[in-house]
Amino acid sequence: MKTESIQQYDPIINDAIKKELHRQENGLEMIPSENFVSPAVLEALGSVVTNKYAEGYPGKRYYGGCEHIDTIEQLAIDRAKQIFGAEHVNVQPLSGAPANIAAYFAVLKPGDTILGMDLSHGGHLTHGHPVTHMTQVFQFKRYKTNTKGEIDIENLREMALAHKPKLILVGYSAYSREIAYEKIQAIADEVGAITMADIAHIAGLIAGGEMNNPVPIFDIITTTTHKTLRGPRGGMIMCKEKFAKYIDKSVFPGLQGGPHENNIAAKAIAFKEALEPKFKDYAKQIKANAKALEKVFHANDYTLCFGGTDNHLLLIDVTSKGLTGKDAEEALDKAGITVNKNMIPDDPRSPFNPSGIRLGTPALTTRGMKEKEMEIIAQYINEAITYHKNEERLHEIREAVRLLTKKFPLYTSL
Ligand code: DSN
Repeated sequence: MKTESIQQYDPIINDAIKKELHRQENGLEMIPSENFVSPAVLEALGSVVTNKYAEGYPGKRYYGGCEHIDTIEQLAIDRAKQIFGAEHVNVQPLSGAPANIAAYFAVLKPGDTILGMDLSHGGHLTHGHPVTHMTQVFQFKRYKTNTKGEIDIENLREMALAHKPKLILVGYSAYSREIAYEKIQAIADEVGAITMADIAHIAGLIAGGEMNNPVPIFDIITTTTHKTLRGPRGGMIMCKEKFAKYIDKSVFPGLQGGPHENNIAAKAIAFKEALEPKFKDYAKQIKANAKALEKVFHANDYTLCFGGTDNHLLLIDVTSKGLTGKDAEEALDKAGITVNKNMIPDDPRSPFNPSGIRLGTPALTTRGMKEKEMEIIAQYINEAITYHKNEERLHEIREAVRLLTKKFPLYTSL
C-alpha cells in the first residue's frame, strides 16, 4: 500500500488544500451556513472508518465486521437524542437535501401537497422550488412573510384550510426571526397535517438553548450538521417514535446506500462538543455578534429584511446603496470578506443578480471574535459597499482584514 502523504503523492491537490486553508485563515468567513470544525472532527473525517460498508442500522447490518461501526453510530444517535430531546434519530442522511427528500418519502405519496415557505422569503430550494425534482412528485404551495417580516400565520392558516396539505414545513435558509412552532402545530392539527421543521441553519442555536426547539413539538425535524452545529458536512433526521420506522426505511434502503460512517464518527464528536457547557456560550455569542452587526447596519441606514435578526444571520437589501447583491458580493470578496448574494422577499431581480446579500456570524464566532470585532467588520462591509468601484480602497480593507484575522488564528496545528 502507498504510504506517501498528499504532499508527496499529489502535490497539485496538496497545493490547493494548503491554499484553501490560507484563504480560510486570512479572510472573514461570513456565509451564514459555513463554520470551522474542530481538529478532532477533521481527524474522524480522515480516519479509516471511511473504508467500511455498513448498510443497515446498529445491530441490524447487511455486512459483517460492523461491531465498531455500531459503537460509533449508536453514540452519535444517543448524543443527538440528548442534545435535542428527540425520541428517534437517524444520523445517516448524507446532507440536508437528501434528509428532506427522505423525510417527504417517509410520510407522503406522490401527488400529496406540502405547504412550505417561498424561497425569496427565506425558504430553501428543497422546500418546493420549481427547479427541484421534488416538484415533479409533490404539489408545493408557498406561504410568505408579512410586511413586518413575520411569518404570516393568518395567511398560512388560510392556505392550510384551502389546500389541505399532508405536510406543513417550516425552517429556513435566509429568514432571521424566531419561529412560533406551537401556532403552526395548532394549524396542522386543525387540518390533519404532519409537521416538519428543517432546522439546518439554527440547529446549533437550538442545541445551545438560544432558539425555540421544535423537536418536542413537531413530528419530523431535519437538519444539516455542518452549520451552526459545527460538525462535519452531513445531515440528520429526528422524529417522533411513531414515524421512526418510516424514516429509517426511507433513508435506507429507500434513498441511500452505505452510510458514510467516517462522517457519522465526526458527527458523534461534534455532538459531544455541543453537549459541553461552553457550547451554550458559543451559541449565545453567535446571536450577540449578529445583533452587533445589526446595530451598525441600522445606524448606517441599511434596509434589513425582516426588520433585523433574532438568530445568526442578516439579509440586507443593498439596492438603496446603489449596487446589486452580486456587486456587493464581488466587492466584499475583493476586501477579503466572504458573503453570498441572495434574493430578498418578492425580489424583482434575478437569483444570479439579486437585490440582497446574506451574511452571518457562526464562523467568526468560532474564531473567538466578539461584539468589538463585529463593529469593526460592519464598518469594513459598509466601506466596501460604499466604495465598491474603488479597487485601491478595497485592497486597503483587505489588508486590514488580514491583520484582524491574524489575531484570531485557526487550525494552528495544521
Ligand atoms: N446551501 C445552504 C445555505 O447556504 O443556506 C442551504 O442548503
